[in-house]
Amino acid sequence: MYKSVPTLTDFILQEERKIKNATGSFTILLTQIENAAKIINSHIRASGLADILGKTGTTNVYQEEVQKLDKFCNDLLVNTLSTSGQVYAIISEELEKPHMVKEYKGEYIVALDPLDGSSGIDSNSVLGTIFSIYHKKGGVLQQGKNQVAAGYIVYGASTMFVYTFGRDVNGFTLDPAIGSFLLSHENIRMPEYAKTYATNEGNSLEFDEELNSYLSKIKKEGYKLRYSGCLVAETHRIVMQGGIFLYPATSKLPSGKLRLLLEVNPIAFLVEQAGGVSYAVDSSPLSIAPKSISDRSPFCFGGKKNMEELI
Ligand code: AHM
Ligand code: MG
Repeated sequence: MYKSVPTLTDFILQEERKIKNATGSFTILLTQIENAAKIINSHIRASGLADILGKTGTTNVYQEEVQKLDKFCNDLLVNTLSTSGQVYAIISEELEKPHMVKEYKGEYIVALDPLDGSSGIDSNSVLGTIFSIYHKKGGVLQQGKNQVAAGYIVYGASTMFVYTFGRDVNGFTLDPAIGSFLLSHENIRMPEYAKTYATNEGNSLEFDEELNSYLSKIKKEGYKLRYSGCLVAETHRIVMQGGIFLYPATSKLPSGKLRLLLEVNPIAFLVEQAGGVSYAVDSSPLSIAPKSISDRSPFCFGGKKNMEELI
């Protein structure tokens, strides 16, 4: 007998129905992110054919070269969210300042990394989008634990939308034939322990001694290194198969590389909902009070047992 599979839209609607006095506003917001993700997916899939590979010739606020696809994804998401009527402000890796949406009285703040892993665009590598949603009442600079929802889209062998409302993590796979994300991974739980680690070990001369001795120890124990340079790809693998991820403070980057609001907090929130553990300097990054939208933070996360050993 045919068993129907919920689409992402069905699922979001069901979740919102469980909330007393829900207005539907959150459903509209997530549906807009879903729609933008489908368009980004279609552009990424066609990027070898269209004139959208390569650099724009400019740099962003973090002095990183902006790729054409970075700009496309940013403009699309900012435009879609600004006109959704649900958003009060948008923070993005490609914007110097928060984009305040003055035309509507939206309730939510959305923080975005529109295209994560963009240094791999020209080599056809896995890419991602990261999003994080807050209520506007706490303002633009809020602790990660205030997130209402967070998630990522991974444009890999298949395209998946993985998110949490602050309880459970669910994954939806895009069926390209019908153009819908279908519930494929319900209530994802991260394995507590696995012998893989992900870090840019090319920086190990800049790591502190303790970290280097930990890395030597796990190598002797037979850990395998898996590193793609795309946080979303790393996260998805670790959420599904376990292991650890580390982007620590280095002597050159004392606050690490990853951006607290745009990368660290959404991933930490999702990882913790999936049963994993995240760690910044001496505790979870979710309790750090950000001082600016461009704050960075050292970041590690992984399965519960892996992280106990690391910490
Ligand atoms: P991006 O969002 O501009 O692509 O940069 C962030 C990426 C992360 O996805 C990844 O974890 C990290 O930068 C890799 O940095 P490195 O090349 O230093 O290993
Ligand atoms: Mg990124």
